[in-house]
Amino acid sequence: MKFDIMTLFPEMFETFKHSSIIGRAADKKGIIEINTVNIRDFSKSKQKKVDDAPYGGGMGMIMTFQPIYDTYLHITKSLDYKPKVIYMSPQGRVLTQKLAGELSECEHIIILCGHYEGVDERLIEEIVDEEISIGDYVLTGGELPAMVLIDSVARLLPGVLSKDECYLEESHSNGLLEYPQYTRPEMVNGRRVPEVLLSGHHENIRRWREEQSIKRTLKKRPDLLGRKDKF
Ligand code: 4G3
Repeated sequence: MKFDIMTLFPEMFETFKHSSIIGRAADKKGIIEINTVNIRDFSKSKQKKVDDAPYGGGMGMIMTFQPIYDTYLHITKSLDYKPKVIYMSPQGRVLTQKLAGELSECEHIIILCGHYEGVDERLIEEIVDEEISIGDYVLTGGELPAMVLIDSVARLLPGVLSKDECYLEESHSNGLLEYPQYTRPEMVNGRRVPEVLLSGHHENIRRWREEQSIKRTLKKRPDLLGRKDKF
């Protein structure tokens, strides 16, 4: 799966692209490809300008049409299909495990990262297929949201997670929170591992974990229990 990122700050992605599970999936396994394209390289103004004041007045700067549109044309010029174009924006559909699963079916995704007060609305009309938000808060740019989206999607692709990493009982994968987990030693600061986990009785362990998942979700995230967008 290929990700092209349109951004003014490609350097923000350098560590992300090459680290941990994402780095291994890209560099060693070749399951994903992550490319950044610097929008400023496509500015036609002599000072490499990429933003301007809003029509109608008001605060802040808006990213202009031309550099972003030319970046998009550069990425897509030799393709015989249309990749999905996503704009990271506080106004978008909120990213959930279900949406990450849907996006993992895509072969090629282009992500537009905005800065300042956003981009000229005509870019959204002209090139954007879907506006996505990683949550109801505002950041200085769409770069961190883009990395969150890529991470959530890439880890669902076959082969990205190792056998140890890809347990199916994690939080949100079944609409519930994960049960509590313990590892050695059996006792720390006077706190023992729950007895049932040491019993070797697999059916009792399964029932205990299921009960813990439901109790925890009720206590920590009761909003999840009534939701229909379970993955
Ligand atoms: C567009 C995404 C982009 C308009 C982007 C600010 C938060 C998210 C930006 C705008 C962002 C998010 C850049 N902040 N919740 N900042 O996914 O006002």
